[in-house]
Amino acid sequence: MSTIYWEEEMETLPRVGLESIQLKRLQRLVHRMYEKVKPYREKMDVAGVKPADIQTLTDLAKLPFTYKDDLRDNYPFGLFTVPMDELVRVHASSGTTGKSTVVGYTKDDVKLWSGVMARAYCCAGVTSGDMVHNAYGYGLFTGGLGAHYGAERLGATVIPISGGNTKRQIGIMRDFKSTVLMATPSYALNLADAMAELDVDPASLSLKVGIFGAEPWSENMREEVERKLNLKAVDIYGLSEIIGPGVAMECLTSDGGMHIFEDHFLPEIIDPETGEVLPPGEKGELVFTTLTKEAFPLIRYRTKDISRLMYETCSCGRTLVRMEKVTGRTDDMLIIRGVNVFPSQVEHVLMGVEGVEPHYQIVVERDGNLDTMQVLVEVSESLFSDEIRRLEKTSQKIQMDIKDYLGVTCTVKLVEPKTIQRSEGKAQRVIDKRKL
Ligand code: DLL
Repeated sequence: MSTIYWEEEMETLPRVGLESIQLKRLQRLVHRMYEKVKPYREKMDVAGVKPADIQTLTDLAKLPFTYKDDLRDNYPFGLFTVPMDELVRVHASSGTTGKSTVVGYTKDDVKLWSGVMARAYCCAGVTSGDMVHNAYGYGLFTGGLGAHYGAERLGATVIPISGGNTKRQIGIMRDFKSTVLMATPSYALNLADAMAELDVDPASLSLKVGIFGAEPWSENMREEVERKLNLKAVDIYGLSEIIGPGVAMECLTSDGGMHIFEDHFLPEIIDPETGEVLPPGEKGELVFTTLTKEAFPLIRYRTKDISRLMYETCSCGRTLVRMEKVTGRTDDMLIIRGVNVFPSQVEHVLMGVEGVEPHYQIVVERDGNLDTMQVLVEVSESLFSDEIRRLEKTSQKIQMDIKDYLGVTCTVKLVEPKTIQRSEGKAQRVIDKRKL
């Protein structure tokens, strides 16, 4: 008989009970960080705050933030709180600029991570009877191993296929009867293209749910992936610094948002400019404190991801707060001639235009003092081979819709199918030549 991984007591705790657990864990954490992590103790001293000052959860706001640069400055292991022989794993994120950031796990951290990932699978209706096709990359990236350990913890069967070898993946999916697809949304589309090329009808496969994350993706993109792969697509959020995938996960209700496993990861939303904590329901930068991690705990880590917290109870029964789909990062916001533009907004417009494929790239350049934005987007085979007039109309429509929705003028270049480079992990949506 198939079983599920449902930590009912913790996941449905009334808020008062949950907050009391969070406070105890927070107080313990702050004492430990003050004692063991010199750079953080120094920050607390500068801010004039002592561990004993944390008496309520709102006192969290007295504590200094931790930034990605703190991790880089203490590269590779300077912020770890346990002796090296207690570590059982390290991961690292590549980081496009400068040194990568390194994260470490004790045996209990790996257990905690597998547990929250198993909860995440449960949110998506995955049971021990499922066959999990894990196309997240294995390696220093946390996606592959995080998804792997969670599935094993649940008792499901994992196919550790990783990214790449795209056509072969389709055969495996068909022959092994994969029921759950784990991948970045952009790689999921890549798999859908391969299916079409091989003339495999997704309805003939056994896929029922896809758990997609590691990069932003719009609601329109969700519809596209669901249609092309014939499955239900749900969102999973996480970041290496906090644990990896499994920080938050969407459930199968249509209430919206991802449940944050907040007995382990305490969220705040702040104004990215001032650092002030914003009232519940407001949009801002997500900040996390890890309440139970051993090797590499973090206090008030600035994720740069933009979201909103929703405290209304969800019809799935979980009382855990939900975070809204991440629509962008404070640092991937493009400022084009003074207008703030997020790639996800461009994606939203593109996915609403007929004949346009979900593969695009935004190229930003500077012409003299003026920023220019060009949107390269693939169109369907039939549209591409149609008369010039239809192509022109499509390109004008995109240009107008972007102007209406975002208030910015851009040029649009429609390109042939398969021109834009496909990703096996996270897609590169923006090429900002101004910074090159
Ligand atoms: O991407 C962990 C992960 C793996 C999450 C697999 C989900 C699935 P990093 O490589 O450290 O970790 O990148 C973290 O990716 O700060 C967000 O900007 C972005 N991100 C992750 N999940 C989502 C999501 C993994 N569901 C960074 N929606 C984060 C939007 C996401 N952005």
